[in-house]
Order: sequence, then C-alpha cells, then structure tokens
Amino acid sequence: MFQVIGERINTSRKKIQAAVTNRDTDYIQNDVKNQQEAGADFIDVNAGARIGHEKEDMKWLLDTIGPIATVPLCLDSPDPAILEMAYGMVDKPPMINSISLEKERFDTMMPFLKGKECKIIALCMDDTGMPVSSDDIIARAQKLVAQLESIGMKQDAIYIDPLVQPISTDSTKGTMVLDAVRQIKNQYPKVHITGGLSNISYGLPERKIINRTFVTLMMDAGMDSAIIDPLDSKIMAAIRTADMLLGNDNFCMAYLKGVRSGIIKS
Ligand code: THG
Repeated sequence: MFQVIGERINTSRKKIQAAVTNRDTDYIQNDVKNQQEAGADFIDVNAGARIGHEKEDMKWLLDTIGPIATVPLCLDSPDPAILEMAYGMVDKPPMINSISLEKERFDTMMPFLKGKECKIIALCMDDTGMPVSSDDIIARAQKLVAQLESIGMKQDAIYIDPLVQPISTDSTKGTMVLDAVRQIKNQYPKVHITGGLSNISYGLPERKIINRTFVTLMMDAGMDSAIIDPLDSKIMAAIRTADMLLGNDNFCMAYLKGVRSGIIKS
C-alpha cells in the first residue's frame, strides 16, 4: 500500500510557525492527530524556517508530538547535527529525511546511519545541483542504494526521492522523472520511491489539480510514497483510488472502507 508522509508540521507554513513561536502545544498536537486520523503513515517534522532556532524548535516539536504520535516520525532537516539530536529523542524507529550525494552531508550522514534502526530518504541531489536527465536521476539513485547497502541498510528501508522539477519552464520535466522512477523501481523492486510533488506545478495556476493528476502518474511509474497534506481529501481520494486500480488493494477493501468512512468521495 502507498505510504503517506504527512507534511503539515513544517515551520515554513505560517500557522505552524506561529504555533511553534508561541509554544502552542494544543495546536500542534491537534494537527498531528488530524493527520493521523486522515491516514498519515508517518508525520514529517521540519523546524527549519526560523533561522537560528532550528535546534530548539525541533526539540520542542518532538517533545510535543512524541506523547501523542501513533505513527513513526519523519525527521526533516538538511543538517546532520539536527537529525542526530532528533534521532535520540524519538521512541519509535523514525524515517530520516534526508541524505544526499552532496559531499559534506553524505560524509557526515553515512557514519551516523551505520547500524541505526531507521528508514532513510535519499535525495538525488549532488554538489552539481539538481539532476538534468532521467539517466542522471537513475545514476544518482544507483549510487545512493549501493552506498546505503554497503553500510547494511536493507533495500526496503531506502526511500529514493528523485526530486520533482517544475513543468512550467521545461515540458519534459514530467516524463524525465516518470521514466527514471519506472527504471529505478524495475531495477530495485524493494526500494521505495517518495518525494514532494508540488514542485511539478510551480509557476502555474490551479496547482492542486496538477499535483493530484501527477501523483497518480507517478504511482503507475512506481512511486509508492509521497510527502503530502493528508487533510487534502481530494489528493488522498486520488491516491487511494489509484492504489486500488494498480492492484495494491486486495478485494478493494481499503477503497470500500474509505468510501464508507467518507474519506473517499467523487
Ligand atoms: N522532499 C523531501 N522532503 C521535503 C520535500 C521534498 N520536505 C519539505 C517539502 N519538500 C515537503 N513539505 C512541504 C510542507 C508544506 C508545504 C509544502 C511542502 C506547504 N506549502 C504551502 C505552499 O507552498 O503554498 C505553504 C502554505 C503556508 O504557508 O501555509 O504547505 O520534496 N524528501
């Protein structure tokens, strides 16, 4: 089944930033409960937006969310020191978001990850920047999988993020990532494919219809997880329906349950 990483606890979102600044425990706990009830399999926690406050904000968020979290957390920071601190504060094995091929981040993250019980999101990013072709995405994914396997990580603990790029400036950016995902999934059936989707629609109007059409195409290519807002009922319904149509929902049980509970509506 498709795995939803709930993206809402992110200080780049205005209301979350205000709640974090004011140390509003109820607001944060309610938001997490809502995401869990809507079907989030992981809760992403990103405290990066208040410059100079990431460490104390991340600490406070984890202290606040820990007691009510029923699902594992997805610890989201580009800073290995923040990830290391956060890893020490969770009671369920987390997802770590992220490692990349950028030398500094890679060289710090690898020894830290060795022997840890966790899942890892691996970004197809290196010191030259974003990937420029399907083959480039695939080559980066291959490097990441090989390196992570070399420190004992199992393929099904690895979540490759191919890095979605805007279609508004280059009409090939959709097929570039779709083709790459298809080939990565073909080569490594146990490796997961995840990522944010909203970059695809950057610069265009009515972004949500683009994002939710794109996620179903990505699912056909092999994406089996995404970082999304689980309270967006339209994208959730599209994901549940696509999962059923792709054969990942025995006897359509999850679909039928979703319809009965009102989560899935046309
Ligand atoms: N890959 C990985 N991790 C990621 C991303 C990714 N983490 C961060 C981000 N991208 C995914 N998370 C979010 C969280 C919130 C929003 C978008 C992505 C969001 N954005 C509103 C907007 O853009 O309109 C802001 C609205 C507001 O201010 O409230 O909500 O790609 N591995």
